[in-house]
Amino acid sequence: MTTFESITPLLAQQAIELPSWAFGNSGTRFKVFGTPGTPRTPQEKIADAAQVNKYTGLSPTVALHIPWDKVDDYPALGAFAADHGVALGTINSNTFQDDDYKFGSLTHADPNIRQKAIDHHYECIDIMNATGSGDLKIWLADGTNYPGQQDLRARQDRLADSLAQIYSRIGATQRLVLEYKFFEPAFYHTDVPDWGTSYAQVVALGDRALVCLDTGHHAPGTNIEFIVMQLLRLGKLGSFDFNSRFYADDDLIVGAADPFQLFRILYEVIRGGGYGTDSSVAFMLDQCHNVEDKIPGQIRSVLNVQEMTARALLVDRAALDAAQNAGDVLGANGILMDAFYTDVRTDLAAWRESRGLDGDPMTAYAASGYQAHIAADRVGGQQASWGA
Ligand code: PSV
Ligand code: MN
Repeated sequence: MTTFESITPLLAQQAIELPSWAFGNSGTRFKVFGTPGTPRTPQEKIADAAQVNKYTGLSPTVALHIPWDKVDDYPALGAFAADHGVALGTINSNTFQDDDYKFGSLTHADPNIRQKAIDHHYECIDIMNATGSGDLKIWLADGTNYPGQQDLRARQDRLADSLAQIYSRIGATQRLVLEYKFFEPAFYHTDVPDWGTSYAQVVALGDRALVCLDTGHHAPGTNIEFIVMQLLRLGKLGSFDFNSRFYADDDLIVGAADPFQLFRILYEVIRGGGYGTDSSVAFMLDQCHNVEDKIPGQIRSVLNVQEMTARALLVDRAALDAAQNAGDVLGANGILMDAFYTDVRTDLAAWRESRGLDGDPMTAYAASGYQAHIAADRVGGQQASWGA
């Protein structure tokens, strides 16, 4: 039996990066609802993200999205974050909101537009150098809607060439992570639709190019933990974008739709050496909060990851190994399920208190008055939003 006490040193190593855009307004193509207190500036997004870390101790860094979080002075933004107890993390590029990118960005047939997209990534690397960020995350909206619309092979070749140019600018301690997504906004084909394509592209670049796995970017029924296992086995899992989905790229709270899937993923992460300070696999959230309050939405999310991590760490690996080797099908399955069904919430609350945190971060945040304070304080200006 693995005890809760024995896993706390590993739990203490957990860090989950927050996306700045989770604090802005978001919605669907039908409606984006405004919310009182929504940040108007990158600084206000960072201040909100710091609240999540304050109550959970789980989220010491905030990812930025360029151009949404563009400022004149990045060292000053870093100092602002440090004053709030957090640091700046991954820089996310954006080549999906400019008219020039209607037919693609890094894959575009027009060399001028392709160069514009490459230059945007150079700008992101300059920002990384100013903020001390380690990761450049690339997600592309590139793809087509109709068979025959474009030459699939030529686009893949242009992508490889564009990525090589970007990679050549990445510093010795920096990484490029390439995210995949099987559809949307393009519906017939996406230029980086799956882990295999991302893997093929990053392998051609070099050691500091890795795959980013966004849990929401798979077809229903996909065995995501198998992909996790394979990428760790190949040494190419760079980072996670955590969220959950019911139907498409829903970007809902991680662990909300399928906690068991999250448990299975985290078990393979731990099994494959992708967890803890010894590992370079980065955990990040990539979520939007369309109808729920954003700060508690993020608190709930990191707590969900922590809970499922604890359960995955509780798996009795020695007993599981023995059962697997003995061909004990139901015994092996039972050992995994025993850990999954272990309610760790009371133990986690007591452990938090032993570390000077509130045992119940959701209630502590609600009682803090911060939500009412920002609602009263942040009047006027332009609320941040997906696409602002
Ligand atoms: C779009 O699908 C997306 O959600 C990707 O997952 C990116 O990581 C994110 O936007 C930020 O660009
Ligand atoms: Mn993502």
